[in-house]
Amino acid sequence: MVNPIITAALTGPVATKADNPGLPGSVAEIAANAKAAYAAGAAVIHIHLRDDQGNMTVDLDVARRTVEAVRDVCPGIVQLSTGGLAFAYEDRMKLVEAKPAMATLNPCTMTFGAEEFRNPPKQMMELAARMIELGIKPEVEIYDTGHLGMMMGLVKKGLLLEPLQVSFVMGVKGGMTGDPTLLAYLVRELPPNTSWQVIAVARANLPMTTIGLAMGGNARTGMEDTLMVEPGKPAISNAQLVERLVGVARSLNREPAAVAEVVERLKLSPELVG
Ligand code: KMH
Ligand code: ZN
Repeated sequence: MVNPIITAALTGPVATKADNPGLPGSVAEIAANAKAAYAAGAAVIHIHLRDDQGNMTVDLDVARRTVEAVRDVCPGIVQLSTGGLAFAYEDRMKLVEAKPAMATLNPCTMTFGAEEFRNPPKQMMELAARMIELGIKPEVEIYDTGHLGMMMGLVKKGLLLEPLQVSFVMGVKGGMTGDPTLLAYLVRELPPNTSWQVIAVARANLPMTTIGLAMGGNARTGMEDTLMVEPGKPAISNAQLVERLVGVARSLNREPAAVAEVVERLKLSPELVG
């Protein structure tokens, strides 16, 4: 088995400091959390933006400042989210102009808890094409089995280049549940040489990321995915969650992949890596 790529998802599109005071709430706090998560073993830093008042934002200037701030404090690979529930797709897609090494690509629209997660096919394909132009590696987020077919359609159209980097997102209300049999099916359907990970939210976080690691996948954690380190006990930091996941990987005899290895395996553009 290759070394697992550990991703730290520092903040998400829903929770705020009111839900857990350990969540980063400014560009500087995101950078500090990235540095600590990198030191704990994360090679990739997945980011939803916060402005300096702590608000969720898709402001391109904040995106540029965030990419730079993280690159200044650690070598972790910046992966900007183009997701989010509160913003228009047109505003979300322009975030790739901040030129992170990676960015998310969500192939399908869906219900997301009490919200709607809009990813209209035409603009989603424009975003995929723009990522190719800019040399940005998409992280394709699969929330349900049908999303996989959509992803393979993008490969056929030349809008996604191999090696693919895929996340199976489990536990979102409106998407698939954290069920190992679903994961086994999805992994079997992937093209050879695909790099994949489990993103599992809330209660599914620890068991499903552990199962993904045991199956040879990569894994993600962080306060976007879970605010709790165990039932009833809030996580104190992103680094704490990364340390725990790295401990799980090591107990399975899997050493987290270093940044240089991730750049090589995912064929990232070296000039976009800090
Ligand atoms: N919280 C994620 C599961 C993205 O980052 O592109 C949904 C999301 C996607 O925000
Ligand atoms: Zn996200």
